[in-house]
Amino acid sequence: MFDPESLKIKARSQSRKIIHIDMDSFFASVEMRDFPEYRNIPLAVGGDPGRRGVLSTCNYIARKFGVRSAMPSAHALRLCPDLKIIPGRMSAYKEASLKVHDVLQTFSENIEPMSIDEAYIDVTDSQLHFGSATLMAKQIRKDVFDATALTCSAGAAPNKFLAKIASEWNKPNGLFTIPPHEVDLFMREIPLRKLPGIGIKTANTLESYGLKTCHDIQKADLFTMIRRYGKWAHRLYELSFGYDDNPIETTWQRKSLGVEETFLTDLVPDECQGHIGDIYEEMCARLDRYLKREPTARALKAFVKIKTHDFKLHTFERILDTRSKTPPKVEDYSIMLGDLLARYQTPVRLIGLGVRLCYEEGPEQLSFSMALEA
Ligand code: TTP
Ligand code: MG
Repeated sequence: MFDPESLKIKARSQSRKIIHIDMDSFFASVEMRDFPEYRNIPLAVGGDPGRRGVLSTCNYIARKFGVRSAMPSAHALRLCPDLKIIPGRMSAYKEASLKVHDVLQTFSENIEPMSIDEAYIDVTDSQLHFGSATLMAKQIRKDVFDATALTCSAGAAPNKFLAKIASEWNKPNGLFTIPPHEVDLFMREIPLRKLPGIGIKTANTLESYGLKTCHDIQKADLFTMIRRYGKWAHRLYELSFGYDDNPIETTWQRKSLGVEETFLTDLVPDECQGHIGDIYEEMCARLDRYLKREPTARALKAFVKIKTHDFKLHTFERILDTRSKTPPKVEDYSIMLGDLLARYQTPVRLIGLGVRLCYEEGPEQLSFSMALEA
């Protein structure tokens, strides 16, 4: 099972054809399309820097200055003083996203939408373009542009995680294919942090053992790997050879629902309880709307999260006595928040309240609008 030669053969024998599509600087591109004055300037969609907003995204001109998604707007302006930051128009992005989805559906029904601008498509059984995933990806990019006047990047590969790496390879406005017979060679240079499930912390730990790229794992000593990582070694080993058999998931269900608020200035712990009333009401309203749309959904757990002034996120959750169609009581959230505050006793920049959900019946077919609202 851990023999490199047989894994190489297994990786090279993968026969599925998966395409990953990801729109380029999506929100910013929609704005540049609709407002020509934004086309040649550094542009970001995001919150007001004076209100401690963060960026949703920015165009590629702004990226040259180091500006990135999720960056505080104030910081982005320090990097790029000419950056134009505009509020978003969610309805325009959803409209474009639905058009992209319509295009994808002409290629296959096996679509897994990942976010508003990203999806996997399994075209293994498609006879279009002589069954060539590369030619289908090329056609998808053209059709997406014809339908939306927006560019996307595409990756074609024999599994999902390779297709995702491939779509980033020539981004923006690019296409890249990883053919099955090249996967293990292709993976050699890929840093381990690009593998699914490997975050910064794990990547740092692996690096401290001298393991930085997939090639380092490909040639690592198997017994040491198993001793250190146990069962996980197997998965790591497969991924670093480019093997993965995760299927396209065409069903989707929301797993949690919450509302959070970032404060203009950090709150001292004593002030926090006074702010949860509004957050709670908004959360109840959203939960109510969701439960009307998804009658089999139930609240299973209540959670509270706080982001402290050092940007660390802390969450506390509690299982509810009964699976319920009504939200937990505000008093329960108040107690949980009190516990969190007592534990950290430090200024707070964000409070969130929410519920983890479960479903009484099996998953329902994905409605694309549900994925958009995630
Ligand atoms: P991404 O595909 O991650 O980013 P992008 O499309 O803007 O840029 P790229 O060319 O690198 O793909 O996200 C898609 C959209 O989702 C993005 O346009 C805005 C939104 N978004 C947020 O609102 N907050 C975030 O932190 C991120 C990463 C994205
Ligand atoms: Mg994108």
